[in-house]
Amino acid sequence: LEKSFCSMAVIGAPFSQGQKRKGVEYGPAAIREAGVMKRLSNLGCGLKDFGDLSFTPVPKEDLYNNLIANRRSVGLTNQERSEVVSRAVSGGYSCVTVAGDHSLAIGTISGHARHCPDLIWVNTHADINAPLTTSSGCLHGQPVSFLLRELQDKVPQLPGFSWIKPCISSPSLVYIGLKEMDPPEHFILKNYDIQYFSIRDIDRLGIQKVMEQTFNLLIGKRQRPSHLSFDIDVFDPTLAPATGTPVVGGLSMCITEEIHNTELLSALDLVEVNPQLAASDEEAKATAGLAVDVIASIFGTREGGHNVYDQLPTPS
Ligand code: B3U
Repeated sequence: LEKSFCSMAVIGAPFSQGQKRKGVEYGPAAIREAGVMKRLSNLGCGLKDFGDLSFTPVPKEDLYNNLIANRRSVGLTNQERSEVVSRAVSGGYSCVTVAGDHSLAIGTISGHARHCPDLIWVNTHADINAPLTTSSGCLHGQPVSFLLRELQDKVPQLPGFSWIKPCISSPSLVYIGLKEMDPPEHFILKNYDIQYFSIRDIDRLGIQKVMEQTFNLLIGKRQRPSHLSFDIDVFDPTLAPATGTPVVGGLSMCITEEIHNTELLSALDLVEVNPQLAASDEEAKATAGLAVDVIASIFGTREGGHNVYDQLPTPS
């Protein structure tokens, strides 16, 4: 067994209030149905299933700035979730959170933060709008803004968010796979020296070069854990149609092997699988199946698991 991934915790987070489309709360169930636990146990890892977390409902929330909905809900949910992730990581587990919308990354990354991870954000979107720059009002487009130290003088205190301690600084953050950015997000990435590789960069350079540069930037001589926040919409919509904000163009699966090879990953979020947005059952299953492939090949390899096979059968 490879030491780093030996014990794995799986946490379901069926949460959808960071965005407006119904159905993303069924993402964790779809990923479970597509066999995530079986695939992980085939890798030979010890597995602990934390089940699907429930949420404390917050009734009747008004809008912040006439725009941002559900801020107390998102804040409280993430606070609860950060404690679970923190417990899992402190217990020596590599932690996989299946969600749910991407606002949940506020909690998973905060929970992981005492281990000072680097953050790799693999996504079509940068999700770094601040509450004062968002045009959609959706908190799933804003999680990184609450976590990035350098941005805090631009982030107002939202009710439900006071527990958050910004824990990522720009040299420890790399974006991979961006296809679409809002103008304020582009401003932030450029002005705060945040490294990113768009899908176009990946097409030009190749994923291996991009990952090499990513790890040179992040790891250099340090060896510290990383947190991967992975939105299924980074794949082309022909491969992952069941998601809320699909954009044409897509990442190759090779990214998972490159990340696997570092052996530094200690937490993964897999987000934005929305089975209700599929045009058919096959599409829903294909998207959830791809999510399972990503999870399994990040902690194993596409060529096979960690279980040793050391003898071929001989015909008698
Ligand atoms: N940047 C837009 C769109 C978006 C962000 N994340 C997703 N979509 N999935 C926003 O809402 O802030």
